Amino acid sequence: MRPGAQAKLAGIYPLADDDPRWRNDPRTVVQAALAGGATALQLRLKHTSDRETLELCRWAAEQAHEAGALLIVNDRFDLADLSGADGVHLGQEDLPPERIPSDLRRRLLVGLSTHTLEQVRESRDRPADYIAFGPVFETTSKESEYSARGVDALAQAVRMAQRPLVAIGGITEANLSQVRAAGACAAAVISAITNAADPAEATRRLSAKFASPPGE
Ligand code: TZP
Ligand code: MG
Repeated sequence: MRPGAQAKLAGIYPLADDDPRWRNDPRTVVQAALAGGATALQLRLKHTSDRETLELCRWAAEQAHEAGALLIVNDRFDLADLSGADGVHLGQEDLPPERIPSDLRRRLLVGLSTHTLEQVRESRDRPADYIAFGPVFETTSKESEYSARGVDALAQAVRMAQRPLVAIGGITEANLSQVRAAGACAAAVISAITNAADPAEATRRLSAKFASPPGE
């Protein structure tokens, strides 16, 4: 992991997702997230060819770096490497973080998704720099076998993870203070930004809310 990378993960962590149902496409979301002050963002491309994904990752990494932010690529550490991105985010069914070549591991911030407290416990022995836990709330952004985990489970996950924990799933301005109160270092957000009429303003508002003292 590059020095200083972990600190940039804190706050609102927008995911630029290529599902065609979103109002805003990934390039729009990348630009808006950076304009809105995000210091880390993820490209989550499930409907784009590898070739186009590589181009998009390269472009997004440049945009992110110009803004002093991190670009994290979903699923693919090979494309994260080739594109000059800062990190990779892996799910339980993806290539395991243990298989990232050691020279690449030194450069990349590695995130690992978890959906149960058992997975959080297991993740302590796995080579991940941060753990994502969710869905915390009901979400329509991902077909998942897991129901909403709730904020009590999130707080337990935070205590158990022994590393920064990113909350994900159904996070909006309305429930963000609960996410923060549970101790998550960051809130990963898809629909509240990708579907916003003004995604830069949505990022700004969410970030301001995350930064404000709990209870406000
Ligand atoms: N992993 C768990 S929930 C989720 C992912 C990728 C989707 C979160 O999207 P939204 O729209 O912020 O609920
Ligand atoms: Mg994945």
